[in-house]
Amino acid sequence: MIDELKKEIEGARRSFIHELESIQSPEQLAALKERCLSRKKGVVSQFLARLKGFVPAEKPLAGGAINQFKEFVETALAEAERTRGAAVAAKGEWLDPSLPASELPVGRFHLIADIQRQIEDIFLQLGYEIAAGPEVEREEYNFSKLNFPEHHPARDEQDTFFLEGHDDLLLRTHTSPMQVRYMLEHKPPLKIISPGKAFRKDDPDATHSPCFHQVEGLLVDRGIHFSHLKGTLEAFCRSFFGPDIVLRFRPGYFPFTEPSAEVDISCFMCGGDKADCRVCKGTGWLEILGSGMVHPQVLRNCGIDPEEYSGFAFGMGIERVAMLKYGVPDLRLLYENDLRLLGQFG
Ligand code: 2NM
Repeated sequence: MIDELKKEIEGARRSFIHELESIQSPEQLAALKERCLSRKKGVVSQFLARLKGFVPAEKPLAGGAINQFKEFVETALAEAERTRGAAVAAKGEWLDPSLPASELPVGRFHLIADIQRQIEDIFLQLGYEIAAGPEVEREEYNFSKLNFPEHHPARDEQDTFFLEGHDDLLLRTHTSPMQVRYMLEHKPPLKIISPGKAFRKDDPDATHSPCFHQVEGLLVDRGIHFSHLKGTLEAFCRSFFGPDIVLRFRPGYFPFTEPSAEVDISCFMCGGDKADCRVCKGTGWLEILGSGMVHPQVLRNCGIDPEEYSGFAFGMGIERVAMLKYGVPDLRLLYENDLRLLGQFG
């Protein structure tokens, strides 16, 4: 007798699930609930009414099976009422599962992260490795090994964040110290870029921030000369800004390169044809990179013999590139965490 009851309960459970799945409206859901749980004629009540026909020994088993079924039905109905929207149901509407989901806000990269990735991708294609390193650096790697003279103004605490109580530790002022680290740990040929944050004591304005981002590149091998630098930067700029970009090299100065060059690109917006171009201000050129041949003393400081090897290096500011490429008028917009920035630019 108990087996027969169990079989019937299982049958009732299956048809309940089947009915629940084919529910089309709040009324149908309420009707199903009534059929199952109504005190007088509900399916559960009918099972319970049969309890008195069981011998005492079987009553607990039978009662347990019925109760289990009752709880299953109650839980499933409550869940259906919840997921299909009690509020919606109350208004007489019903869920239409064929409707497309309401649009969720989709995240995206911040402009700085986005530009950094674009730059990284181009150099990865050129066979460079990415070498990222610490933002807290040793003075030795940030300045000394890079050939900054002992009394160079950048070493002053006016310009650089030193760590309190550790005057040999500072927030790196460029990402070059990572390249020092890499040279100390690897033998040429070397081909790396070092992206990341750098820090200088600048008052914030439209073009300055005490924390900014850089990508620097370094290549060291036998027989490397200035033409390799020119060809590499040209390939990068054409890939990043457009195939018709022309480069202009002007003499520059950095302690860690000799000779050094500032690199301008022809204006990607107007090509130099518009006197009132808002990107190049009518000059036709945009200052984009610093570069040069790695100073022999820097190579020596980093355990590389300058008689055997030579190399080139370059660096660019990501904020500046992002502002030019996306037309962001003020650098501070990049740091205000206003999400509208991501929609408006980029
Ligand atoms: C620049 C401009 C020119 C540079 C030099 C080095 C190193 F470590 F090899 F000496 N790394 N990066 C470099 C050279 C950076 O940024 C405007």
